[in-house]
Amino acid sequence: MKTLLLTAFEPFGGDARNASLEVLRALPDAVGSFRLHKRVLPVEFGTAARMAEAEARACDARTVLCLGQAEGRPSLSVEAVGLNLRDARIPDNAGALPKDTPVIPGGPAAYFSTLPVKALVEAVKGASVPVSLSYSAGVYVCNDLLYSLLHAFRDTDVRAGFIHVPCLTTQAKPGVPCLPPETVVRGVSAAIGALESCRDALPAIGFFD
Ligand code: PCA
Repeated sequence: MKTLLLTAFEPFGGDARNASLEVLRALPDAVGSFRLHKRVLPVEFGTAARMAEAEARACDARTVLCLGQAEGRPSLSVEAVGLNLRDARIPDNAGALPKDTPVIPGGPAAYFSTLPVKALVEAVKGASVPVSLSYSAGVYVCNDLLYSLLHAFRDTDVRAGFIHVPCLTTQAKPGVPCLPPETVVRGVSAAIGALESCRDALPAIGFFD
């Protein structure tokens, strides 16, 4: 079986739960021909990315899919782009509040996800789960993780990408758009299923090939 590193985040911003973590826990340990190597990451600039990169190398994953919660978004968001920018609105879980600083000083302004984002969107839609292609993963820790992984694994055969998930009905957040956990789990499973059928070798499946 091939190994897929699947990450989610701890709760942050005063919340007791994080939808991405609940979804990670609810997913099985294998989807199709992928063994899911699951890891929970701290909501900390730099640290989350370092841990994910080390984990991907340690388990020899060629595919890395990161999950995070996007409160307020009504559907799954397959992220197309990581930006070289940190601009936090609230402190991370270590108290860091970076403003207008790069993720990687001297790095390019952005990287495209090296997952086939449009195929993932279609697969999630095919599972009747609300989804959209997103061109902004924000400027907080999720974007930090995505950009850092894409930088670390540039010019390698390791593909990386990110899906933001909405809040869950079980989180009981009045006025916040949310989906039932089983719907989100079904959507993420469908996305992983779509990764199976895409080609293994990079050059990356991007927008221009
Ligand atoms: N969402 C945050 C960080 C952790 C998470 O689950 C974000 O979108 O940056």
